[in-house]
Amino acid sequence: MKRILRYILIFAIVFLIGLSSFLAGLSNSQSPVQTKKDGLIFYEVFVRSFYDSNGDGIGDINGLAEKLPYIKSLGVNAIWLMPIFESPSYHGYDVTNYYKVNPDYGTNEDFVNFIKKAHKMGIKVIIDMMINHTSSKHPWFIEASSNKNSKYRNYYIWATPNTNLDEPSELGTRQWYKKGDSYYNAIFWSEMPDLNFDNKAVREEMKKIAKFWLEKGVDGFRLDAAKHIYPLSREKDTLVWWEEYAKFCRSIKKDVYLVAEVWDSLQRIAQYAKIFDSCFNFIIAQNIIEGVIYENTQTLQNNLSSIYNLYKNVNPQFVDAPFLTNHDMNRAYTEIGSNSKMKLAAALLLTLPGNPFIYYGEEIGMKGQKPDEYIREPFKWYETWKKGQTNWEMSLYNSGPDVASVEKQEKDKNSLLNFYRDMISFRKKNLPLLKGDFQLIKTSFDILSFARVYNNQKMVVIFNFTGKELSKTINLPSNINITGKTVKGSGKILSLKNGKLSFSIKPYSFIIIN
Ligand SMILES: [Ca+2]
Repeated sequence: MKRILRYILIFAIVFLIGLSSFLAGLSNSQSPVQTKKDGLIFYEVFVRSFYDSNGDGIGDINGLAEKLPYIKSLGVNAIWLMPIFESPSYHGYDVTNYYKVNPDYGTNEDFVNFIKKAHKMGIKVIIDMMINHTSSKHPWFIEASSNKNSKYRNYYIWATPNTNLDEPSELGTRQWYKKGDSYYNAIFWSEMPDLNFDNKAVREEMKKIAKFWLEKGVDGFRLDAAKHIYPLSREKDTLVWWEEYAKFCRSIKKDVYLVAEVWDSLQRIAQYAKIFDSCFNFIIAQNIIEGVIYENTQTLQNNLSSIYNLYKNVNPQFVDAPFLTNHDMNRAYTEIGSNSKMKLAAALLLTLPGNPFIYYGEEIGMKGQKPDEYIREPFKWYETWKKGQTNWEMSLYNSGPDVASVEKQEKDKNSLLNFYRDMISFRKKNLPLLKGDFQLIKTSFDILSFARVYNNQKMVVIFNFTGKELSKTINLPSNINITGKTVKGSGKILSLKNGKLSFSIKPYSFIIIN
């Protein structure tokens, strides 16, 4: 035992030394011009799968506009639309025209009308921005690859005689592909050539695109593949580019919201947290899902405070962007496997700090496993096909009776859908949950407890991660003085005396106390 303790101590010291020198390095850089954009709750939508307004089976912008009352009924106040620009693929991450809405989805005018309607309902709209690469069918690439004298040639990256064509990309993928007698760079896929950000014309073009959509009313961007603008060996250049881009966007729209996809280690994400309003918290997403699956909160207890503290040190205006899963991961319900555990995960997501993101269909327990098409299936509005239901692909995971439609869950007060609505509404009404600071309360690993503090308002949240009813006593930190009144959840306070809180909580449930 002694030896284990010694190892833990050595590990902790090494970690702290590493962390403090890391923070010292960060504090030298200038602080970004940025205001804190918290209090948002996002709904991530794949337009193709959402709602079809014209009967072709493909979800579209007008369908989305028609269903804004549903989105509003969830309580969310912001939407992230997955790619809406013209593209030859079903997903749209390979763009052929950055200035035009995908004709499958409608017109630019439809989109402007949609934004106006959303804004009237108090809902912000951000869109996916994919600027690391274009489609190989983009007119720029067609011209660049067929004419070495084209002004677009240098929009892309071409191998030189010194390039090692066999060297894999940082993703471990092949990255050089032949076109004519030259090789172009494409780290994700041969049909998505990477753009050349050493070319000032590319940088200006990308800013022009941002301006175009911001002036159409868009509230911000979800920045795709943000860490891949340059190879990892040139990460500094990537960061310089994003600083330039963020500054530009803020000059066009002061309160623009920029959230970046940096799927990497905490240390790497922290670099980007200096620049953007938010970065997706891939680490906590995985910790929540695994914690719920294995009914163990150890990793969450180890990570939550250190992650939030790191972000706060790097950028006081930074707002975390937690989520359970997104369009690149197996559906949360498929991973977690039961309604009661899904509610536990959702309740945690909706009581943690930051702007939480909910992936469409998560609120009704839609299922799905990779490949990607099957984690992006048609949203299940009805029990049997009715007008508006999209069917651009066959549902493999959500057509059966074990996934209940919106129509069915609306009528069931205990449904997952109504649970999400209730939790979102509660979050919005309680500033400690919506905007408060976070303080972990150390406990055993079958429960998770933390305080949320906003000015003088305090709330304590306690989760039971197990399938058994638990009765426990925990010690509250001295600064967390609460009345001991349960304001939400399934359980009760048995006593609160001298900072000792005794309670019981139902299986896979929680209590919130003020
Ligand atoms: Ca349609």
